[in-house]
Amino acid sequence: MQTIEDFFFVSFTRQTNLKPSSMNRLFSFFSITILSITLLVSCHKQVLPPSPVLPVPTDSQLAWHEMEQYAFVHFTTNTFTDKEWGSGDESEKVFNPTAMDVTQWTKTIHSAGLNGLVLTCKHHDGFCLWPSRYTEHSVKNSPYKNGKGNVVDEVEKACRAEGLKFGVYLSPWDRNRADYGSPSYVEYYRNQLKELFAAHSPVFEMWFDGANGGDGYYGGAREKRQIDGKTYYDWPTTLKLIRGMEPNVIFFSDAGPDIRWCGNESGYIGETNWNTISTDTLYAGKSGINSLLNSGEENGTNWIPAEVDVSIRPGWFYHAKEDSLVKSPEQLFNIYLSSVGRGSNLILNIPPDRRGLINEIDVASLQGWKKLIDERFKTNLALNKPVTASSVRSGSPVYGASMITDGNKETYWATNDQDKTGNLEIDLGGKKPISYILVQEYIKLGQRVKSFSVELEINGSWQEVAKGTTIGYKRIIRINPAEAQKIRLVINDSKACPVISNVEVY
Ligand code: FUL
Repeated sequence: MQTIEDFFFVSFTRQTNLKPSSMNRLFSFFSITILSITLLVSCHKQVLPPSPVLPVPTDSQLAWHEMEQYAFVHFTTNTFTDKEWGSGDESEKVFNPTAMDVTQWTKTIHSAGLNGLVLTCKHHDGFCLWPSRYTEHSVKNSPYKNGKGNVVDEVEKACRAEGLKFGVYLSPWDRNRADYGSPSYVEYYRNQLKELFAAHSPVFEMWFDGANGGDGYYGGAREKRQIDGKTYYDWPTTLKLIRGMEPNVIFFSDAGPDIRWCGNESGYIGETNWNTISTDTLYAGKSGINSLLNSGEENGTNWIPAEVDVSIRPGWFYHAKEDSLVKSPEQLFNIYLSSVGRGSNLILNIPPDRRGLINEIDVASLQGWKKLIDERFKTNLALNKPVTASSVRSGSPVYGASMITDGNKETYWATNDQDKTGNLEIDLGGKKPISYILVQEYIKLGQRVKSFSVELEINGSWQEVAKGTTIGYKRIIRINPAEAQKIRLVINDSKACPVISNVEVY
């Protein structure tokens, strides 16, 4: 016996009692089939995926994109003094929530469909929600749990129990500290970051607030202090320090480095929203900076996606006088469409009241919002429905049109490199009422689409029902409700061949 095949051939013949001639035919059949499959698979393997359009997101940024929406929680002495920016001279004694229940926060937040929480561990007034060993201006001198409380720790633990990711806000500007403006304050700030990251890892996001109003208590000096925002904090050293402790943390600041501000606090990112921006164009005070942050830059050098920060109330802190101004479910839904629905993440502020509870009015609004999202995006009419494309990358099924309705975010439709336009036609299998179309680019290969439109086949003719510019991680297009069986996504322009991973229809 020469080979292992000979061995199997002989033993198979013996066991089945087949004549060697029939065996030969059988083996030839099997060999040809296996050879054809191998050839087919290797042929498709040879169709290389599109090259990435640089820059592309890091793994941590990708994980952040997938979070989509989470909560901001603003809570400090301001809650009790009715201020938005405490001046730093507030007595620790004012911090006295009467029915504090952080589990009520995390349960409310989670059931609203949010999947993380970023807590203001210290706001501009300098009061610390944890008993920092570097200051007396904290919960340890407050009536809360007779000075034995640690709100940061309690919230972090409640987040873990509820399956929410935990994030930290620590205001660089501190109106309480006598040494604010001098190098020792920067050391104080870093020591506090070390305390927080040592005790509460993993932290998914660190929020660096760019606000610096100048005047404050400053240990009794009560004066206006100007710092040079570019040099004073020596951010590179601080970021390196934190990354050393928490490699995957996402840093938010106006200019990144990981995610950027959206340029407003009203709840929207630009209809054109590039995840890319050139960092050398991002400095505070530059004219037009807010609109630049709002749209990003098509040919930006860095992947720095935008985060939309907005409060459920007019202020960031709870004020009873704003109880009638809590955003309605419909307003929150519109914010959802103009943030998550335009490829950015939403950080929705939900400030606890003086009891230390998320107020019933806010809870009702959040529940109503979740209900709207669940109802309006209940059944994806396009899931597993047949799709045809104007063209497919080398005709390979690996990049075929049906990849956009297979419910798998790792598969995508792509065209040949030179084809920067194209369209996809989905047959819903019958006339269906349509109000929303959700589209996703496969951003691991970079953001590409510059212009697209949506068409419906109504009474036998194609009608354009929406037009847009960028898509990015996710784009949700609301149209005037209409009935149609066939829907077409037209890519009118793209930086390189389009790479679309998902289309949903509701
Ligand atoms: C701003 C701050 O000044 C507000 O008080 C709030 O914290 C908001 C999220 O950022 O810059």
